[in-house]
Amino acid sequence: MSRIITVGAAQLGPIQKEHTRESVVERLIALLRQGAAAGCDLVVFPELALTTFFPRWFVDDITTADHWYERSMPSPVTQPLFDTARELGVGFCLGYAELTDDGHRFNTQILVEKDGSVVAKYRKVHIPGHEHHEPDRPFQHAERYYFEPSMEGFGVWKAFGGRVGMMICNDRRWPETYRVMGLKGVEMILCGYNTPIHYVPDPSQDILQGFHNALVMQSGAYQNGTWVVGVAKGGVEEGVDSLGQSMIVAPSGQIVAQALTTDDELIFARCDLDWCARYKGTLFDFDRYRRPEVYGNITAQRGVILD
Ligand code: CDT
Repeated sequence: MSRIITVGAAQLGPIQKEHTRESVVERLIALLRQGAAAGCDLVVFPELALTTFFPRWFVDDITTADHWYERSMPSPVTQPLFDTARELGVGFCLGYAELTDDGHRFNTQILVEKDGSVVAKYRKVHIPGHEHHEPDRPFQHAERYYFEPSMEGFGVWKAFGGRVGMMICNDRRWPETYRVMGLKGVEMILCGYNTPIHYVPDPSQDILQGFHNALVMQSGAYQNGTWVVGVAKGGVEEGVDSLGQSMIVAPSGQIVAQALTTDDELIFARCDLDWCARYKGTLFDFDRYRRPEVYGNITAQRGVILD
C-alpha cells in the first residue's frame, strides 16, 4: 500500500503594485487548472500570493496599508478560486496578509480541501526584517512593522490522506519549525516564500540564496522524515529581484522537482507519504533516539548565553 498525494508547487512570477487582485486570482486559477490537468490533489501557492510584497515600502500610518490585507477569506475577489477548486476537485494552499476584526495583522496561509472548504489556517511565527523605517536601504523589509508573530505555533492537520503542516518563508530557515511539526508526525510541509536575492545586512549572502533555500528545506525534510513543498514568488517585482527555485523535497532530502523559471510555473510530483516512515522509523526514530532531557536550552532561552 502506498498513500500518494500528487502535489503541485504553483510558483508565481512578480506581482507589480498596479496589478489588481482580480488579475492575480485569474493567474492562480490558471495554475490550479494546470494542476488539475496534471492530476494534482493539492496545489500550493506562495506567501502573500494576492499582492505585491508590500513590506518593501514603509508608511508612517499603517492604516494607509490596510488595502493590502484581506479581512475575510474567501472574499468576493477570491471566491472564484474556491469555486474553481471545488469544480476541479483540487485543494490548494494560499498565503495572504490577514487583518482580523479586532485589528491584528498576520502573515497567513490557509489549506483548502478539494470541496473548497478551509481546513486549516497558519500564521507566520518567525517574522524577519525590521520594525522601523531604514532609509539607507535600497528597499525595505519591514515585515516586523506590518505583521505580528503568531503565538499559535505550528499545527499539523489530517488532510489529503496524511498529516499536513504549514510554514511561511523565513520559518523554513529555523530547525525548530520542522521539529515541532516532526513531533506531531508531519508527512508534508507546505511553505510559500518571497526571498529577495539581495540581502541588505550582508550582501555576501546574495550568491548563496539558492543554496541556502535548498539547504534548509532539504535538511528539514530529511531530519524529520517529511515531504517539503517550497513555493516562491520570484522574479523582478517593483525592481527587487527575488529567488524562484520552487521545489518539492522528499523525506530522503532529495529534490524531486524544481522550477526552471522565475515566472508563473507549475511543477508537481507524486508524493508517497509512506516514504516518510522509512526515515521516521529508522535513523530518525524520535522516540528511540532523541534526548529531550538535554535539549532544555532550546525552549528555555532565545539568544546565545555565553558561559
Ligand atoms: N518573506 C520572508 O520571510 N523573507 C525572508 C527574507 C530574508 S530576511 C530579510 C526569507 O527568509 O526568505
